Amino acid sequence: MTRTRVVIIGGGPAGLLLARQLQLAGHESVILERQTRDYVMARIRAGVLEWGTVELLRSLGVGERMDREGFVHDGVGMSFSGRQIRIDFKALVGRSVMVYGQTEVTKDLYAALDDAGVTIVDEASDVTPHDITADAPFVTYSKDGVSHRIDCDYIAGCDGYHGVSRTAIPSSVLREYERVYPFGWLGILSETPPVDHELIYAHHERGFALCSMRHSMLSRYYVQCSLDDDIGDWPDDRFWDELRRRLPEDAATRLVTGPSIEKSIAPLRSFVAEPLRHGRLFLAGDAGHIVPPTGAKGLNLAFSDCHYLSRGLIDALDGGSTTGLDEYSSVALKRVWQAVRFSWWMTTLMHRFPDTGDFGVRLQEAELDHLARSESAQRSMAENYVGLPF
Ligand code: RFL
Ligand code: PHB
Repeated sequence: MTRTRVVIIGGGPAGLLLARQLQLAGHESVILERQTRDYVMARIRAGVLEWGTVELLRSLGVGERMDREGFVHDGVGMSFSGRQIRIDFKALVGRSVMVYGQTEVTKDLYAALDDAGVTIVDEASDVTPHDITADAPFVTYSKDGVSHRIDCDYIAGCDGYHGVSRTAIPSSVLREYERVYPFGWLGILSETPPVDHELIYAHHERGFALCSMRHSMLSRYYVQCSLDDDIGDWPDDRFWDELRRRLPEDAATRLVTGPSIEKSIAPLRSFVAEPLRHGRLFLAGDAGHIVPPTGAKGLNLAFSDCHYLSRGLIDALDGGSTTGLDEYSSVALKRVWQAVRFSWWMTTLMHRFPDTGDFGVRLQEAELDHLARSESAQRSMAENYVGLPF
């Protein structure tokens, strides 16, 4: 039997960031991660960091490589009806975003935690929280066939949408809100120069497309696909043809294609669990909520949750007030719902739904045309995209 202050279930971005925040405040935690380190480090996920996330990572001493290798983007392109407009974040709201992959953020956090000697148990199976409504909760798990128990003051459920933490909250307490979108995103990574120096979100009658990147020789592209599609249905040539058709002509002409080095299909969903706390168990990140990737918000929300949760935990562990913990769920959920709304809005505006029809396409084009003409519409989008304050 071991003891620590906080057991963190899940070594994704939320769990790693929270461990870093606790460690810098002088509080011990243990991370229990189901997968191997190699698996976690290889996952290709988010690419865009809000400015608040950038500043948070810097303040935690894990921003150095991001500042060296990341790319500051002052705007994004939106294409529709054969033309492209630019939403100029810098001019509209005075802030930017950083293009720096989640995989890299994860590596930087692991390196900092390893340096500081924080315990991270990889390949921990059967992780189970116990006595979460009592004063002395504990977590059990198995590693290499041996069972372990860790006693703690608090448990942080940072184990993503498919984790165990949320299921430890009784259904009589937990309320879930969900929308499942009737399509997926097929994403590829290719060692080719990005088609543009900024991201392009493309509306098209054939479906949505997104041109993103990781660096000058690594592109990340997505096309909306059917949920029935299988990776095997999408050889590289078909992907490139489909992407080209959905882009405005000049971008399509510039597009450099090459073999994909990663290809995957992701379903899209909006999901919120309320409350994010039960007793001494707190949910943060995808364990508590999911947004479709269209607004680039998931990773950033995980980090804003950790910002609020770490403050509450540190106050309580320092022997001070528990107000931060008591308010965590309601404060974090306010920001979560803002991001849910924005991601839903962008998803609805940019995708072809089964019932969109010709009328729906015209409405989407009219709204995009309004965005092109109206500075206040652009400012509202920019404000949300660079991230609401936390
Ligand atoms: P994660 O990353 O899912 O990490 C959870 C960790 O918990 C582990 N785990 C367990 N460990 C122990 N016991 C168990 N029973 C466990 N069950 C699970 C898992 O192995 C994992 O290591 O959740 P976290 O930390 O909350 O982080 C959330 C982000 O990963 C997620 O929101 C983003 O990736 C979403 N997202 C994007 N977010 C952005 O902010 N900007 C973007 O541009 C962006 N693009 C994206 C995205 C997600 C995508 N996919 C694949 C869903 C693009 C895509 C395609
Ligand atoms: C990405 O680069 O993977 C990415 C960028 C923007 C999004 C979603 C994903 O909205």
